[in-house]
Amino acid sequence: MMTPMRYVVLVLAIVISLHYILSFTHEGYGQVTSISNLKSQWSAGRPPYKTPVPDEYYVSDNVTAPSGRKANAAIVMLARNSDLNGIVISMKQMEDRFNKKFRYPYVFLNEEDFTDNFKNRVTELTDAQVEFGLIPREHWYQPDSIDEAKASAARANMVKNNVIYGGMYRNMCRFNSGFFYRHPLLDKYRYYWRVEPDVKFFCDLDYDPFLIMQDQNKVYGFTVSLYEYEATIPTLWQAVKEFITANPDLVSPDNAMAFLSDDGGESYNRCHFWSNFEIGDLNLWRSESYMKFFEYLDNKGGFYYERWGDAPVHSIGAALFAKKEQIHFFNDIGYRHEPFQHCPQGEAHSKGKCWCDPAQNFDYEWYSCLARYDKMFS
Ligand SMILES: Nc1nc2c(ncn2[C@@H]2O[C@H](COP(=O)(O)OP(=O)(O)O)[C@@H](O)[C@H]2O)c(=O)[nH]1
Ligand SMILES: [Mg+2]
Repeated sequence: MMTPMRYVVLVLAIVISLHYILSFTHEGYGQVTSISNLKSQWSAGRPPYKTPVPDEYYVSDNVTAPSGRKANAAIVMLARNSDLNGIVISMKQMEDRFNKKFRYPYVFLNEEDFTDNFKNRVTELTDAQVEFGLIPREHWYQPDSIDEAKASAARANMVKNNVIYGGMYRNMCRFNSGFFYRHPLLDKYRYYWRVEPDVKFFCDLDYDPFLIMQDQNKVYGFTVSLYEYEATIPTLWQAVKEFITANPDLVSPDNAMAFLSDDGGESYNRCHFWSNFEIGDLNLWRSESYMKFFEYLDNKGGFYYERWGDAPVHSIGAALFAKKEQIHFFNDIGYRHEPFQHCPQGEAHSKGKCWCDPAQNFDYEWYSCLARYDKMFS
Protein backbone atom coordinates (compact mmCIF):
# COMPACT_ATOMS: atom_id res chain seq x y z
CA MET A 1 0.00 0.00 0.00
CA MET A 2 1.34 3.41 -0.95
CA THR A 3 0.97 5.99 1.80
CA PRO A 4 0.00 9.52 0.73
CA MET A 5 3.45 10.72 1.70
CA ARG A 6 5.19 8.15 -0.51
CA TYR A 7 2.87 9.08 -3.35
CA VAL A 8 3.88 12.75 -3.09
CA VAL A 9 7.60 11.83 -3.08
CA LEU A 10 7.15 9.59 -6.16
CA VAL A 11 5.33 12.30 -8.13
CA LEU A 12 7.94 14.88 -7.16
CA ALA A 13 10.74 12.55 -8.28
CA ILE A 14 9.06 12.02 -11.68
CA VAL A 15 8.58 15.77 -12.16
CA ILE A 16 12.21 16.56 -11.27
CA SER A 17 13.53 13.80 -13.57
CA LEU A 18 11.39 15.01 -16.47
CA HIS A 19 12.62 18.56 -15.95
CA TYR A 20 16.22 17.34 -15.93
CA ILE A 21 15.85 15.24 -19.11
CA LEU A 22 14.09 18.08 -20.93
CA SER A 23 16.75 20.56 -19.94
CA PHE A 24 19.31 18.46 -21.82
CA THR A 25 17.44 18.89 -25.06
CA HIS A 26 17.56 22.65 -24.71
CA GLU A 27 20.52 23.75 -26.89
CA GLY A 28 20.82 27.01 -24.90
CA TYR A 29 22.56 25.20 -22.02
CA GLY A 30 25.80 25.10 -23.94
CA GLN A 31 27.37 22.59 -26.20
CA VAL A 32 28.83 20.20 -23.70
CA THR A 33 25.52 19.40 -21.99
CA SER A 34 23.38 19.23 -25.10
CA ILE A 35 22.07 15.83 -26.11
CA SER A 36 22.92 16.35 -29.76
CA ASN A 37 26.54 16.98 -28.87
CA LEU A 38 26.78 13.99 -26.58
CA LYS A 39 25.20 11.88 -29.30
CA SER A 40 27.76 12.96 -31.87
CA GLN A 41 30.50 11.97 -29.45
CA TRP A 42 28.95 8.60 -28.75
CA SER A 43 28.59 8.00 -32.43
CA ALA A 44 32.29 8.72 -32.82
CA GLY A 45 32.71 5.42 -31.00
CA ARG A 46 34.08 6.59 -27.69
CA PRO A 47 32.67 7.97 -24.45
CA PRO A 48 32.75 11.78 -24.08
CA TYR A 49 35.37 11.81 -21.36
CA LYS A 50 37.87 10.53 -23.92
CA THR A 51 37.71 13.85 -25.76
CA PRO A 52 40.30 16.08 -24.11
CA VAL A 53 39.11 19.30 -22.48
CA PRO A 54 40.07 22.08 -24.91
CA ASP A 55 43.25 24.01 -24.14
CA GLU A 56 41.45 27.29 -23.55
CA TYR A 57 39.88 25.88 -20.39
CA TYR A 58 43.25 25.60 -18.71
CA VAL A 59 44.44 28.38 -16.46
CA SER A 60 48.17 28.68 -16.74
CA ASP A 61 50.18 28.43 -13.55
CA ASN A 62 53.26 30.24 -14.69
CA VAL A 63 53.70 32.35 -11.62
CA THR A 64 57.40 32.37 -10.80
CA ALA A 65 59.44 34.00 -8.06
CA PRO A 66 58.46 37.67 -7.77
CA SER A 67 61.50 39.00 -9.56
CA GLY A 68 61.84 35.99 -11.82
CA ARG A 69 65.23 35.37 -10.26
CA LYS A 70 66.40 31.81 -9.83
CA ALA A 71 69.27 30.17 -8.03
CA ASN A 72 71.66 27.75 -9.65
CA ALA A 73 70.14 24.69 -8.04
CA ALA A 74 68.78 21.20 -8.54
CA ILE A 75 66.59 18.72 -6.72
CA VAL A 76 68.64 15.59 -6.13
CA MET A 77 67.30 12.12 -5.54
CA LEU A 78 69.36 9.01 -4.96
CA ALA A 79 67.20 6.03 -5.75
CA ARG A 80 67.00 2.38 -6.66
CA ASN A 81 64.74 1.31 -9.50
CA SER A 82 62.64 -0.44 -6.87
CA ASP A 83 62.07 2.94 -5.13
CA LEU A 84 60.03 4.16 -8.10
CA ASN A 85 56.59 4.31 -6.49
CA GLY A 86 57.90 6.09 -3.41
CA ILE A 87 59.88 8.49 -5.59
CA VAL A 88 56.79 9.35 -7.59
CA ILE A 89 54.86 10.11 -4.39
CA SER A 90 57.58 12.49 -3.18
CA MET A 91 58.11 14.11 -6.55
CA LYS A 92 54.44 14.77 -7.22
CA GLN A 93 54.23 16.63 -3.93
CA MET A 94 57.40 18.57 -4.69
CA GLU A 95 55.83 19.64 -7.95
CA ASP A 96 52.41 20.52 -6.50
CA ARG A 97 53.64 22.31 -3.40
CA PHE A 98 56.60 24.09 -4.90
CA ASN A 99 58.33 23.23 -8.12
CA LYS A 100 55.48 23.73 -10.56
CA LYS A 101 56.14 27.42 -10.07
CA PHE A 102 59.90 27.37 -9.90
CA ARG A 103 60.87 24.60 -12.29
CA TYR A 104 64.12 23.53 -10.76
CA PRO A 105 65.73 20.60 -12.57
CA TYR A 106 65.89 17.11 -11.08
CA VAL A 107 68.96 14.92 -10.92
CA PHE A 108 68.45 11.21 -10.23
CA LEU A 109 71.43 9.12 -9.19
CA ASN A 110 71.83 5.36 -9.01
CA GLU A 111 74.68 2.86 -8.98
CA GLU A 112 72.73 0.86 -11.59
CA ASP A 113 71.14 2.12 -14.80
CA PHE A 114 67.64 3.46 -14.33
CA THR A 115 65.05 1.47 -16.24
CA ASP A 116 63.04 3.09 -19.04
CA ASN A 117 59.93 2.66 -16.92
CA PHE A 118 61.55 4.60 -14.07
CA LYS A 119 62.69 7.37 -16.40
CA ASN A 120 59.33 7.69 -18.11
CA ARG A 121 57.30 7.79 -14.92
CA VAL A 122 59.33 10.50 -13.26
CA THR A 123 59.80 12.59 -16.40
CA GLU A 124 56.07 12.81 -17.01
CA LEU A 125 55.55 14.41 -13.59
CA THR A 126 57.29 17.66 -14.38
CA ASP A 127 57.97 20.29 -17.02
CA ALA A 128 61.41 20.84 -15.53
CA GLN A 129 64.54 19.20 -16.89
CA VAL A 130 65.23 15.71 -15.55
CA GLU A 131 68.64 14.06 -15.73
CA PHE A 132 69.69 10.53 -14.79
CA GLY A 133 73.20 9.77 -13.65
CA LEU A 134 75.11 6.57 -13.12
CA ILE A 135 77.30 6.65 -10.02
CA PRO A 136 80.94 5.80 -10.79
CA ARG A 137 81.88 2.42 -9.27
CA GLU A 138 84.63 3.91 -7.13
CA HIS A 139 82.15 6.32 -5.54
CA TRP A 140 79.82 3.56 -4.43
CA TYR A 141 81.35 0.19 -3.69
CA GLN A 142 83.38 -0.78 -0.66
CA PRO A 143 87.03 0.17 -1.27
CA ASP A 144 89.70 -2.55 -1.33
CA SER A 145 91.34 -1.00 1.69
CA ILE A 146 88.47 -2.26 3.85
CA ASP A 147 89.02 -5.60 5.55
CA GLU A 148 85.88 -7.45 4.50
CA ALA A 149 86.18 -10.08 7.22
CA LYS A 150 86.19 -7.34 9.85
CA ALA A 151 83.35 -5.47 8.11
CA SER A 152 81.10 -8.50 7.77
CA ALA A 153 81.72 -9.48 11.39
CA ALA A 154 80.65 -5.95 12.40
CA ARG A 155 77.48 -6.22 10.25
CA ALA A 156 76.61 -9.62 11.71
CA ASN A 157 77.09 -8.29 15.21
CA MET A 158 74.76 -5.35 14.58
CA VAL A 159 72.11 -7.60 13.08
CA LYS A 160 72.37 -9.84 16.15
CA ASN A 161 71.90 -6.79 18.38
CA ASN A 162 68.94 -5.53 16.33
CA VAL A 163 70.66 -2.30 15.32
CA ILE A 164 68.51 -0.59 12.69
CA TYR A 165 69.95 -1.21 9.19
CA GLY A 166 72.78 -3.05 10.95
CA GLY A 167 73.45 -5.26 7.95
CA MET A 168 72.91 -2.82 5.10
CA TYR A 169 73.22 0.71 3.66
CA ARG A 170 77.02 1.10 4.11
CA ASN A 171 77.66 2.14 0.49
CA MET A 172 74.72 4.54 0.48
CA CYS A 173 75.82 6.30 3.68
CA ARG A 174 79.40 6.66 2.46
CA PHE A 175 78.23 7.89 -0.95
CA ASN A 176 75.93 10.51 0.55
CA SER A 177 78.64 11.59 2.99
CA GLY A 178 81.46 12.02 0.55
CA PHE A 179 80.57 11.50 -3.06
CA PHE A 180 77.15 12.67 -4.19
CA TYR A 181 78.38 16.24 -4.68
CA ARG A 182 81.21 15.00 -6.89
CA HIS A 183 78.88 13.49 -9.45
CA PRO A 184 79.54 15.16 -12.84
CA LEU A 185 75.83 15.98 -13.25
CA LEU A 186 76.05 18.20 -10.15
CA ASP A 187 79.17 20.06 -11.28
CA LYS A 188 77.14 22.86 -12.81
CA TYR A 189 75.04 23.49 -9.70
CA ARG A 190 75.69 25.42 -6.52
CA TYR A 191 72.67 24.43 -4.38
CA TYR A 192 70.72 21.20 -3.97
CA TRP A 193 67.60 19.93 -2.29
CA ARG A 194 67.80 16.29 -1.29
CA VAL A 195 64.54 14.38 -1.52
CA GLU A 196 63.87 10.76 -0.58
CA PRO A 197 61.11 8.37 -1.57
CA ASP A 198 57.87 8.25 0.43
CA VAL A 199 58.15 11.60 2.16
CA LYS A 200 55.36 14.12 2.64
CA PHE A 201 55.39 17.87 2.06
CA PHE A 202 52.51 19.37 3.97
CA CYS A 203 52.50 23.03 2.95
CA ASP A 204 52.58 25.26 -0.09
CA LEU A 205 55.99 26.81 -0.46
CA ASP A 206 55.42 30.09 -2.22
CA TYR A 207 58.96 31.37 -2.02
CA ASP A 208 62.18 29.99 -3.36
CA PRO A 209 64.26 28.44 -0.53
CA PHE A 210 67.34 28.37 -2.76
CA LEU A 211 67.20 32.16 -3.04
CA ILE A 212 67.01 32.38 0.75
CA MET A 213 70.14 30.23 0.94
CA GLN A 214 71.90 32.36 -1.65
CA ASP A 215 70.81 35.81 -0.47
CA GLN A 216 71.33 35.10 3.22
CA ASN A 217 74.58 33.21 2.76
CA LYS A 218 73.21 29.99 4.28
CA VAL A 219 74.94 26.73 3.53
CA TYR A 220 72.83 24.03 5.18
CA GLY A 221 69.07 23.82 5.74
CA PHE A 222 67.10 21.26 7.76
CA THR A 223 63.61 20.58 9.12
CA VAL A 224 64.12 17.79 11.68
CA SER A 225 67.00 17.13 14.06
CA LEU A 226 67.40 14.24 16.47
CA TYR A 227 69.81 11.88 18.27
CA GLU A 228 71.84 9.26 16.45
CA TYR A 229 71.93 5.62 17.62
CA GLU A 230 75.10 5.18 19.67
CA ALA A 231 75.62 1.65 18.32
CA THR A 232 76.20 2.97 14.80
CA ILE A 233 78.96 5.45 15.70
CA PRO A 234 81.03 4.12 18.65
CA THR A 235 84.33 5.67 17.45
CA LEU A 236 83.10 8.53 15.24
CA TRP A 237 83.62 11.31 17.77
CA GLN A 238 87.11 10.10 18.61
CA ALA A 239 87.96 10.44 14.91
CA VAL A 240 86.39 13.92 14.80
CA LYS A 241 88.44 15.06 17.79
CA GLU A 242 91.64 13.74 16.23
CA PHE A 243 90.82 15.62 13.04
CA ILE A 244 90.16 18.87 14.91
CA THR A 245 93.42 18.55 16.85
CA ALA A 246 95.36 17.94 13.64
CA ASN A 247 93.57 20.70 11.67
CA PRO A 248 92.55 23.45 14.10
CA ASP A 249 92.68 26.11 11.39
CA LEU A 250 90.00 24.41 9.32
CA VAL A 251 87.34 24.77 11.99
CA SER A 252 85.14 27.85 11.71
CA PRO A 253 85.53 30.34 14.57
CA ASP A 254 81.76 30.84 14.77
CA ASN A 255 80.96 27.15 14.49
CA ALA A 256 77.96 25.23 15.81
CA MET A 257 79.87 22.95 18.19
CA ALA A 258 77.28 23.79 20.85
CA PHE A 259 74.74 21.85 18.80
CA LEU A 260 76.97 18.75 18.79
CA SER A 261 78.48 18.80 22.23
CA ASP A 262 77.40 19.86 25.71
CA ASP A 263 80.96 19.94 27.05
CA GLY A 264 82.83 22.09 24.57
CA GLY A 265 83.70 19.24 22.21
CA GLU A 266 84.86 16.58 24.67
CA SER A 267 81.92 14.27 23.93
CA TYR A 268 79.28 14.05 21.23
CA ASN A 269 75.68 14.48 22.36
CA ARG A 270 74.60 12.57 19.19
CA CYS A 271 72.53 15.48 17.82
CA HIS A 272 72.33 15.63 14.06
CA PHE A 273 70.23 17.10 11.29
CA TRP A 274 68.06 14.45 9.64
CA SER A 275 69.66 14.26 6.23
CA ASN A 276 66.77 12.71 4.30
CA PHE A 277 65.80 16.39 3.92
CA GLU A 278 68.58 18.78 3.07
CA ILE A 279 68.75 22.06 1.26
CA GLY A 280 72.41 22.85 0.97
CA ASP A 281 75.26 24.63 -0.68
CA LEU A 282 77.36 22.09 -2.61
CA ASN A 283 80.39 24.29 -2.01
CA LEU A 284 80.25 23.39 1.67
CA TRP A 285 81.01 19.77 0.76
CA ARG A 286 83.42 20.75 -2.01
CA SER A 287 85.44 22.88 0.40
CA GLU A 288 88.97 21.88 1.34
CA SER A 289 87.90 21.53 4.99
CA TYR A 290 85.08 19.10 4.35
CA MET A 291 86.93 17.12 1.69
CA LYS A 292 89.83 16.62 4.09
CA PHE A 293 87.42 15.75 6.89
CA PHE A 294 85.64 13.13 4.80
CA GLU A 295 88.91 11.62 3.66
CA TYR A 296 90.07 11.41 7.26
CA LEU A 297 86.90 9.62 8.31
CA ASP A 298 86.94 7.37 5.26
CA ASN A 299 90.48 6.25 6.08
CA LYS A 300 89.27 5.16 9.51
CA GLY A 301 86.93 2.68 7.82
CA GLY A 302 84.02 3.52 10.12
CA PHE A 303 81.51 3.59 7.26
CA TYR A 304 82.06 -0.18 7.05
CA TYR A 305 83.42 -1.30 10.43
CA GLU A 306 80.62 0.59 12.17
CA ARG A 307 77.67 2.15 10.38
CA TRP A 308 78.48 5.83 10.25
CA GLY A 309 75.51 7.60 8.71
CA ASP A 310 75.60 10.52 6.32
CA ALA A 311 73.36 12.43 8.73
CA PRO A 312 75.88 12.72 11.60
CA VAL A 313 78.79 13.10 9.15
CA HIS A 314 77.09 15.96 7.26
CA SER A 315 75.86 17.53 10.49
CA ILE A 316 79.29 17.46 12.11
CA GLY A 317 80.81 18.82 8.89
CA ALA A 318 78.29 21.66 8.65
CA ALA A 319 78.57 22.47 12.36
CA LEU A 320 82.38 22.61 12.30
CA PHE A 321 83.09 24.25 8.96
CA ALA A 322 80.22 26.73 8.64
CA LYS A 323 79.18 29.57 10.90
CA LYS A 324 76.22 28.66 13.06
CA GLU A 325 74.15 31.41 11.39
CA GLN A 326 74.67 29.65 8.08
CA ILE A 327 72.71 26.63 9.26
CA HIS A 328 69.05 27.28 8.64
CA PHE A 329 65.92 25.72 10.11
CA PHE A 330 63.25 25.75 7.40
CA ASN A 331 60.40 26.30 9.81
CA ASP A 332 57.78 26.80 7.12
CA ILE A 333 58.47 23.58 5.23
CA GLY A 334 56.05 21.01 6.65
CA TYR A 335 57.73 17.66 6.19
CA ARG A 336 57.39 14.02 7.16
CA HIS A 337 59.75 11.12 6.71
CA GLU A 338 58.58 8.17 8.73
CA PRO A 339 58.35 8.19 11.68
CA PHE A 340 58.85 11.91 12.45
CA GLN A 341 57.40 15.13 11.11
CA HIS A 342 57.86 18.84 11.36
CA CYS A 343 54.48 20.58 11.21
CA PRO A 344 54.69 24.39 11.10
CA GLN A 345 52.88 26.09 13.97
CA GLY A 346 50.57 29.11 14.14
CA GLU A 347 50.89 31.65 11.37
CA ALA A 348 53.36 29.51 9.40
CA HIS A 349 50.74 26.74 9.32
CA SER A 350 48.01 28.94 7.89
CA LYS A 351 50.28 30.81 5.54
CA GLY A 352 51.42 27.56 3.95
CA LYS A 353 47.87 26.12 3.93
CA CYS A 354 49.40 23.10 5.63
CA TRP A 355 47.45 19.87 6.00
CA CYS A 356 49.39 18.36 8.91
CA ASP A 357 47.90 18.33 12.41
CA PRO A 358 49.83 21.03 14.33
CA ALA A 359 49.60 18.85 17.43
CA GLN A 360 51.78 16.28 15.68
CA ASN A 361 55.07 18.07 15.62
CA PHE A 362 58.49 16.70 16.51
CA ASP A 363 60.19 20.08 17.17
CA TYR A 364 60.31 19.94 20.94
CA GLU A 365 59.68 16.27 21.60
CA TRP A 366 62.17 14.66 23.97
CA TYR A 367 64.05 13.00 21.10
CA SER A 368 64.45 16.23 19.11
CA CYS A 369 67.56 18.41 19.09
CA LEU A 370 65.86 21.63 18.00
CA ALA A 371 66.09 23.14 21.48
CA ARG A 372 69.88 22.81 21.28
CA TYR A 373 69.84 24.57 17.92
CA ASP A 374 67.68 27.38 19.34
CA LYS A 375 69.94 27.74 22.34
CA MET A 376 72.92 28.57 20.16
CA PHE A 377 71.20 31.82 19.24
CA SER A 378 69.85 32.77 22.64
N1 LIG B 1 70.70 3.73 -5.85
C1 LIG B 1 70.53 3.32 -4.61
N2 LIG B 1 69.87 4.09 -3.74
C2 LIG B 1 69.69 3.65 -2.48
C3 LIG B 1 70.17 2.38 -2.04
N3 LIG B 1 69.84 2.22 -0.75
C4 LIG B 1 69.17 3.34 -0.38
N4 LIG B 1 69.07 4.21 -1.42
C5 LIG B 1 68.47 5.54 -1.42
O1 LIG B 1 69.04 6.19 -0.31
C6 LIG B 1 68.08 6.95 0.39
C7 LIG B 1 67.89 6.41 1.79
O2 LIG B 1 67.30 5.14 1.74
P1 LIG B 1 65.99 4.81 2.56
O3 LIG B 1 65.60 3.44 2.19
O4 LIG B 1 64.99 5.92 2.38
O5 LIG B 1 66.58 4.83 4.03
P2 LIG B 1 65.93 5.35 5.38
O6 LIG B 1 65.27 6.65 5.09
O7 LIG B 1 67.09 5.49 6.31
O8 LIG B 1 64.96 4.31 5.80
C8 LIG B 1 66.82 6.88 -0.47
O9 LIG B 1 66.83 7.98 -1.35
C9 LIG B 1 66.98 5.58 -1.23
O10 LIG B 1 66.30 5.64 -2.45
C10 LIG B 1 70.87 1.56 -3.01
O11 LIG B 1 71.33 0.46 -2.73
N5 LIG B 1 71.01 2.09 -4.26
MG1 LIG C 1 64.16 7.29 3.58
